[in-house]
Amino acid sequence: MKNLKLACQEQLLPDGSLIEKFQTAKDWGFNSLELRGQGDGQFKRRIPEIKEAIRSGAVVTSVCVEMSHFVGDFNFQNREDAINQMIQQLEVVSEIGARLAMTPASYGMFSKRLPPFVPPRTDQEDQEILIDSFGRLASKAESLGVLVALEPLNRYEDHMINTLGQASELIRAIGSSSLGIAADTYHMNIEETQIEESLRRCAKDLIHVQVSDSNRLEPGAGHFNWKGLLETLGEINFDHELTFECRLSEPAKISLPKSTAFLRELNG
Ligand code: LER
Repeated sequence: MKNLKLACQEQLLPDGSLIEKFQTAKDWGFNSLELRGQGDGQFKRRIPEIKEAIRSGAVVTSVCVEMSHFVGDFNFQNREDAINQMIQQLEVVSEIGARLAMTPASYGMFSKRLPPFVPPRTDQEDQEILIDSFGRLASKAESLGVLVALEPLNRYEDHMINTLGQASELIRAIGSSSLGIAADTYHMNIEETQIEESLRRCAKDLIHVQVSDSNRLEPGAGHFNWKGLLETLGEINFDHELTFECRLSEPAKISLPKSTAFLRELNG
């Protein structure tokens, strides 16, 4: 990649104020922070704290949803709540001058690979629900001038959108340029037939990348092909952050600087 930018999810950093977290992240080789967007209006209540950190120099690029239910939920009330919480997150993203909020279709709700194997909704019904939910989020994002990113998860975590190709199909069905893909190396490593090829094929929808190794640890602690990823992202001119969403193999102060240095060195 021409200009490798790295972002760190806030919960990976030692406790402290947001500006302290940003300063630590910077010392450890990151350029910006990704926030975690909790439900029940909690994320919106953080606006003063976030704005204060930004005034003091923190760079916040994105927000990753952290809720117990998601916009593709089987339950109507949960689904509506998830959509409303995501809309609030998009409003915060716009207010703090960040770029995007991201969410999977669902997370931990159902897997077709685990018993009872058959979900309570048909594929057609899933598709209709997702077109409605992501369509509403995309319209809101469009009116606010921000982006919403759909994250494909592996088959054990979501039964609807597992691959970049499936996400691209949904984006085409909705037809909004405010909706794109958040690709996550851990999920791609399980689901994509050929990661580099999928990235090239879905390049025009790719707006966000999250990174963790094959074992969900920090980049460099597993057997993921990082060189291939960096080269392909460079080739398709992806020029946004690679965002760390991972567990850590060693204490943060050791594993995170080691991992950012590993990626920067590999990128050349
Ligand atoms: C879950 O595996 C994940 O990758 C999260 O980003 C879901 O919100």
